Amino acid sequence: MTSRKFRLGGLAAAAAAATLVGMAAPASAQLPDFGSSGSAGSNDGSSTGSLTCGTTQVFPFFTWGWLPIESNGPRFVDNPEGVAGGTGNGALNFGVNSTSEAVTYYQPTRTPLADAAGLGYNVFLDSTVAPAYQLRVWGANRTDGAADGFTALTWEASRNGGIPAAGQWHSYDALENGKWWSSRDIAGATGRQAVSLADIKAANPKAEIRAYGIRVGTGASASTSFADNVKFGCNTWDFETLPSLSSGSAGSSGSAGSSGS
Ligand SMILES: [Ca+2]
Repeated sequence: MTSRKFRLGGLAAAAAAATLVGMAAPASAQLPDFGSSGSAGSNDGSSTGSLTCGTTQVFPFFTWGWLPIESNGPRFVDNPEGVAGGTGNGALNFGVNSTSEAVTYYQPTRTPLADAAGLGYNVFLDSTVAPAYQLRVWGANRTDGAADGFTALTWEASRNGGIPAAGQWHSYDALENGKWWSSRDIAGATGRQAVSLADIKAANPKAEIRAYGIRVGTGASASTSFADNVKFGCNTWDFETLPSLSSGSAGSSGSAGSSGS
């Protein structure tokens, strides 16, 4: 694993990628279609993300393509209540003010659902609402026959051992071995019942993950909760408030390459 710190040479490439994705997938779209967004230029060909493997720091002004679905994304904050335990010194605040508010932050990808692995994240909550990990999938076998096969698959702590204690960080890994529920009825997962992701994969062999991320959905009571250290395949995302300019050199990080296909 390599550690991708703040490298000046990478700024242009990532900014270009972020702009490209942003144009292809309006933040307000309910069901963003990332199909035309192309690759991020420096793509290493990995099926698990648009960036090379390793840990990537994400900053408010430099998000590597992370996008909100709602108009209000999560806020980049310092460690909640001074408690370290995510990664680095910062995290994302997914606080909501009412049951009608949702906060979602996602990263586009093109990954077969069958290949979903290495899923994990860290959470911190102030009450009983914990951010969920979500896979936004196209090509699933919808029971209503919808051609796009869209659904959102969600892993929640409350359905995987219980809501964690407030006031401290919790780390969850290997979510692909846990129970997930589907926002739409699909083969193997109906009625929002939590079932194994393995069963969902088997019943939806053509399903493709086009985004993954963290979400506090509508219906959650007013609350403050945090997430950090989001893992997907070989990629780990460390959300930070300020760039650690002293942590690395500004050496060459390669060219931006083609911005899409
Ligand atoms: Ca962090």
